[in-house]
Amino acid sequence: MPAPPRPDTSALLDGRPRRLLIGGRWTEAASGATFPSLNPSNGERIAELARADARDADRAVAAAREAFEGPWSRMKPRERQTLLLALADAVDEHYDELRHLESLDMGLPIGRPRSGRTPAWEAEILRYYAGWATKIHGETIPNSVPGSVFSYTLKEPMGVVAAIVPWNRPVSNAVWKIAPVLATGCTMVLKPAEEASLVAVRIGELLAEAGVPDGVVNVLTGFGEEVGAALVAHPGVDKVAFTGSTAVGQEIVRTSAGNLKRLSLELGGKSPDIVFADADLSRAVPGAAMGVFYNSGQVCCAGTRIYVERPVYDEFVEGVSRFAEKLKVGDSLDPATKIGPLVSAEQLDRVTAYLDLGPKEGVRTASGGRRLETGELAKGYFVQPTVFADVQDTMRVAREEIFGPVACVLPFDTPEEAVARSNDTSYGLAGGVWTRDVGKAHRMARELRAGTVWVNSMLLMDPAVPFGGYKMSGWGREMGQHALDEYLDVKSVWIDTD
Ligand code: TXE
Repeated sequence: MPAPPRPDTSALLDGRPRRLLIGGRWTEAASGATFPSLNPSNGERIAELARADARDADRAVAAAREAFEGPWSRMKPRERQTLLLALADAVDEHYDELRHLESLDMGLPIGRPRSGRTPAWEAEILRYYAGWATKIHGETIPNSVPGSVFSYTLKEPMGVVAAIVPWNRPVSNAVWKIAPVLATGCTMVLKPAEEASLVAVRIGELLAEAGVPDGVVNVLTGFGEEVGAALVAHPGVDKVAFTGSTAVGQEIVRTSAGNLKRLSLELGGKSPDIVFADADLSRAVPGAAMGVFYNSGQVCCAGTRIYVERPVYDEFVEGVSRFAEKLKVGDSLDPATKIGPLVSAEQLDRVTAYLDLGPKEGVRTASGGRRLETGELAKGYFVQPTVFADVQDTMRVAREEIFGPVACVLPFDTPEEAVARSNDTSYGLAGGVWTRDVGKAHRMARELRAGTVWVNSMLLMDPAVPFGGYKMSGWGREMGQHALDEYLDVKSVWIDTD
């Protein structure tokens, strides 16, 4: 297949350090410091980014506050709707470029499907929330107070949001936060992950194109422990919307206690995927496999613990292993690539440590199991899609989030056992079930302790459908109507009309 034309990203990758977006102006970090962004396919530097610190957090929070208390707060819902629609159009128009940056900076294969959707799925998220902008309202509530007293509620934006996001889906990570912020009338400081910030910088440029007023969305590139932690501790921030590791989520709960910020947390997972013997294996095998291997396993809701009913266990392990072996691993900009690199050398170290640990714990490596370092691949952060069979629930590879393309396959005998073992985890982000029995599907959906359950599918998402975790996978919900509540306060108003 011929390579698709490369979108023009030259302006962003012209070698000049990219700056911070504060109050509508592009500015250097207060310290003047920068840091490199690397291409995970070959370790080469692709851009230099401003390295924000606490002083930049102060400036950005002040700009967001000024915007929040200024004309933005008087803007009518329909005007915010128009801005969201304009931003959606800008994302659509520049989608090839955004996808290209995502591949270059983070390693998502350029040939990945567009979720079968045109226009861009992230543009659809913005349009979905554009719809909500004019439908946010309180209630009139009858009360039993003596006399003639009228009571109603108002839904009001929480204020200044610090949105701290990871690197695994740069366009989605940014848009999932920007869309409900604009719909509800909050303002924000967006802090992308240091591993992959270019998309957020480009979206910062598109904001002006769409006419989003200065200061409503500010973008600070930099490190978590520096500018991220400064935002979380900042008394001028009303709410932190975080996506990332459970460990940092816990740290954010502690650090944000100063002014009791509102928090929403979308954290890690170790999601179960249960394959019953009555399932259509011709769908379950590729479905469960891509439920782990998609994006090199760097997906919070990946179905990494695959429980398979014993009569089809061997057939399933064999099928998933052959599937894994056929996946082409390679440079993220090669259109034939199915599995790109891991995002960073650090992530490579983490994942290869688990690849070494599995056999030491007693798993059988049915497929893969190694770093790929022949020829050109040696320069990048590539590992083989890996299938560990005969895994025990107590093993670390079965309990800890690996965040790499590693499937653990475990046999089970009864539905009750599958549920109990699936739920025996501190996480609760998602779960999968493969069966032709509709009653069993509903029972499993009810009994799995997780924020999302997919039946005969994996990883489906839609802007209208909420997403978030039970237990240590997080607080709150993104997407759908529920996400709006994460950015709104409720005010009760009493009026004595006598
Ligand atoms: O995440 P971090 P990392 C999991 C996954 C992965 C592991 C480590 O298991 O292997 O986390 O990835 C910012 N105060 N997930 O290290 O550190 C940081 O700059 C404020 C699951 O990349 O949680 C980045 O912007 N902010 C996950 C963001 O937090 C801080 C996606 C996420 O970084 C901070 C990514 C601090 N003290 C990783 N420390 C998911 N749920 O999808 C870091 N940050």
